[in-house]
Amino acid sequence: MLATCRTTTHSPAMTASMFREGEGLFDFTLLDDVSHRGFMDNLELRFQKGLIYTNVGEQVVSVNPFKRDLPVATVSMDDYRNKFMYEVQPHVYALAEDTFRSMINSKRDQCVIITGESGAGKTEASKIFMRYIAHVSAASAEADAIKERLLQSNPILEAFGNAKTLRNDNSSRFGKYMQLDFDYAGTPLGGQISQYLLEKSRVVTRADGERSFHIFYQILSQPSLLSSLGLVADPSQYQYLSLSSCYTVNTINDGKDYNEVVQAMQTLGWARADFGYVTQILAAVLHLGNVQYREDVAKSQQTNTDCVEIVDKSAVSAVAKLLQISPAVLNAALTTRTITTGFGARKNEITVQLDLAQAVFTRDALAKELYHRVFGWVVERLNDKLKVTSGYSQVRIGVLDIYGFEIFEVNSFEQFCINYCNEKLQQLFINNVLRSEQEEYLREGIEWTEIDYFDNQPIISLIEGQRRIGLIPLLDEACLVGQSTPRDLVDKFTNSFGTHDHFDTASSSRDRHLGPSDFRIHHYAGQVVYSAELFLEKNRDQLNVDLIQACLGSKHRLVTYLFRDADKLLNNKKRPETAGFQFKRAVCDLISTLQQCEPHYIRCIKSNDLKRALYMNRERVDHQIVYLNLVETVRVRKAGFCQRMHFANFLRRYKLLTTSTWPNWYGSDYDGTLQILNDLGIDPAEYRMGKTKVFIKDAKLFLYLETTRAQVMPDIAIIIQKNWRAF
Ligand code: AOV
Ligand code: MG
Repeated sequence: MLATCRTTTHSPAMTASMFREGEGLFDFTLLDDVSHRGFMDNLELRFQKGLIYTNVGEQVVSVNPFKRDLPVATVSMDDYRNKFMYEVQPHVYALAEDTFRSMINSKRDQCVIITGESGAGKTEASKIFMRYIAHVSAASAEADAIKERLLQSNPILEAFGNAKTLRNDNSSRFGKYMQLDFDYAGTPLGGQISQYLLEKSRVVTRADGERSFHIFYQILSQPSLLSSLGLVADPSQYQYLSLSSCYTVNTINDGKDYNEVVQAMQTLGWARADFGYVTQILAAVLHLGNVQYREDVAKSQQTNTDCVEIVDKSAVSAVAKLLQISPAVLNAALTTRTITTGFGARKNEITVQLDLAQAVFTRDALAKELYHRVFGWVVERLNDKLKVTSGYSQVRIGVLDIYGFEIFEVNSFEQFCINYCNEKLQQLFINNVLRSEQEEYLREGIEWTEIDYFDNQPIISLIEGQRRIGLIPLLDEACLVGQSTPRDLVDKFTNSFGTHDHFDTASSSRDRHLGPSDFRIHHYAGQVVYSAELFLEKNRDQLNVDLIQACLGSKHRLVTYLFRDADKLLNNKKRPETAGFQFKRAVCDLISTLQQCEPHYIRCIKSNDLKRALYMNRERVDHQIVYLNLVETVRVRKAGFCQRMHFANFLRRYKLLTTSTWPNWYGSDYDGTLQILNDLGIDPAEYRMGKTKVFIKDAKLFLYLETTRAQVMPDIAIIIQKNWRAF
C-alpha cells in the first residue's frame, strides 16, 4: 500500500534523513496509492509510532495524541532552523520555519490557518507555532520583552475564554486571530489579538458535565480573595456554576492556573488594582446567578399581571455592592421594565412588571453582558501591551485558532455562527489550495486531469445570502417583528429554502426527527440540526434599558469604563446591529485579511473522543479525513507541482549551472530554461514547461537545483541556505 521513495540521484542527504524504516511516509504526496485507505494506513502507522505530524507538501497534518511526553514534543527547535520543510521530519516547527523565512524573504504577510474540530489540537498547535517563532526570531532586550508578552497573553486568554466542554477539557470558546508584527529583519515589534464571538451564553447555561469559563473556578480556588468578594470556596453554592454539576476537571489544576494568570499579568505589567476590579465584576456575576425569583402573588392580584419578587435580597445586595450600583435601582431593573411612549413633551414612561421568564432572562442578560464586556476589556489590555511602539511594522504573521466545527445534542445560534465560520474557512482552503492550483495549470496550458472536490459555495450562499436572500438576513428580518416566534422563523426559512439541497425543516422534508422549530443544514462536515428556540433573542442581543441605566449609574471604575458607550446605546435612533450581522461582517473581514496573506495550513485531526493516549478510532478519523478534503489535497498536490518559476527567474537563478547559459544566454527565456534542464540531465517527467513558467514536479529536484547552485557559488552558499527564497 505504501510507496517507497521515488529515488532520484539528486538529493542523497535528504532521502537518507527523511526515510526511516517502518515509520511510513513523512509526506502523503509520496503515496503510490492516493486513496482514502492509503492515506488512513499511513496516518495510523505513523501515529502508532508517536509520529503525530505528516506533511502534504507544505501543509502539516497533525493528529492529537492526547499524550504530552512523546519524542516529537521534545525535539530541539534548533534542528529546524534554516531548513526546508522537506529536509526535516514533519513538525509544526518546520511549518513555522517555512512561514518565518517566507515572510523575511518575500516581505509578504503570512498567515497560518489551523483547522479541525473541537479537541483536535488547534490551540496546542498555535502555541507550539508561537514558541518556535519566539525562539528563532531576532533577539534584543526589547524584542525579548515583546516575545515574552506574546507568550504570556495565552494563559490570560485561556483563563477568560476557555472552558471544559464534553469534547475538550480546555475548549476555546472564542475565535482568535493573533497577528505578530516584525521588521524586515524578522525582529518582533509587537502584535494584535482579534477575538470573535465569545460564547457568552456559557456564563448562564451549558450542557451537563461542562464548566463555565476557567477563571471563575480559579478565583474560587484562592482563599485569600474570597472574603472581600463575599464568596465561598465551594462552587456548588453558585447557581451559575452548579447548573451543569461539574466543578473540577482531572486534567486541570485551577489553583496553579490562577498563579500562572497572575504571573502573566505581572509580566505584562498590569496594575494590580485592575485585576481587583475584574474579580469584583466576576464575583458579581456569580452572586447574580443566586438572585432567585418567585411569583409576587399579592402584587399580581393587585395589578392583574404576573409579577415577581426576589426571594433572597442578600444576593442583590452583594451584586450592588460589588458593582457599586444602588441596590434599589438594581432591584427595580431586575424585576421591572420601563417602556417609553411618545416623543418630546408627550414622552411618557410606564413601568411594566416582569413575569418570571422575563425576569430570569433579564438577570441572565446582565450576567452575560458583564462577562462579555470584561472579556473584551481583557483583550483590549493585552493589545495595549502588545502595541508596536518602536520601529515600523513591516510584515506580519497571523495565526488563526478558531473554534472547530461543532455538532452538539442541541445546537443553537452559537453553533450556527461557528459552523458558518468553518464553512468560510473551508471555502478559503478550497480556493487557496484546490481551485487556484488547478486554475493556474489551466492558464499555463499544463496537461491536467481535473480533480473533483466538494465545493461548499451553495451552503455559504444559503447562510449568508448572496444573489438571493440567506438565513442570516431572514433571521434579521424576523428580529424586526417584535412578536416573531421560533416557529415563524423556521416557516420563513422553509418558504425561501424548502427545496434547497442543503436545507431541511420538518415541513419541507417530512422528517419526523425534526421539531417545528428545528432546521437542518447539510454542512460540508456533516448534517447539523439547529433548534431555532433562542435564535431571535440571541440575534437581537439587547440589554434592556433599565439595566443599561443601572450600569451607567455605577461608581465602579471598571463598570463605568465598560459601559462608556451606554449613553450612545440609549440615545441611538437607529436599530442596533444584530449579533448575526456583526458576526458575518467580522468573518468576512477576517477572510479578506487572510486572502491578502500567503497561507500556511495546519490540519488537525482528533484521534478519539475518549481523550485516550495514542489511541486512534478509525471511524472518527475516517470522517475527518473526508470533510477536511485531505485525500483531494494530496491528489492535487501529487498530480501537481511543488514549485513554479517564471522562465526569466529560472534562467537568472540557474544560468550558472551550465556553460551553455553562463555567463550569457542570447536566446529566449523559455529556451534558456529548457537548455539548463537538458544540460543537467533532468528527466523531462520531472517538470513541465507552461506558457510563462516552468513547473517542477518534485521537491527533490528543486532541492537538487538549489544545492548544486550553492556548490557552484561556494562563497555565498551559506547565505543561500539561509535565504533561499530571496535568490
Ligand atoms: P482545539 O483547540 O482544537 O479544540 P486543543 O488544542 O485545546 O484542541 O487540544 C485539546 C487537548 O488535546 C489539549 O488540552 C491536550 O490535552 C491535547 N493535545 C492537543 N494537541 C496535543 C499535542 N500536540 N500533544 C499532546 N497533547 C495534545 V476547541 O478549542 O474545543 O475547537 O473550541
Ligand atoms: Mg482551541
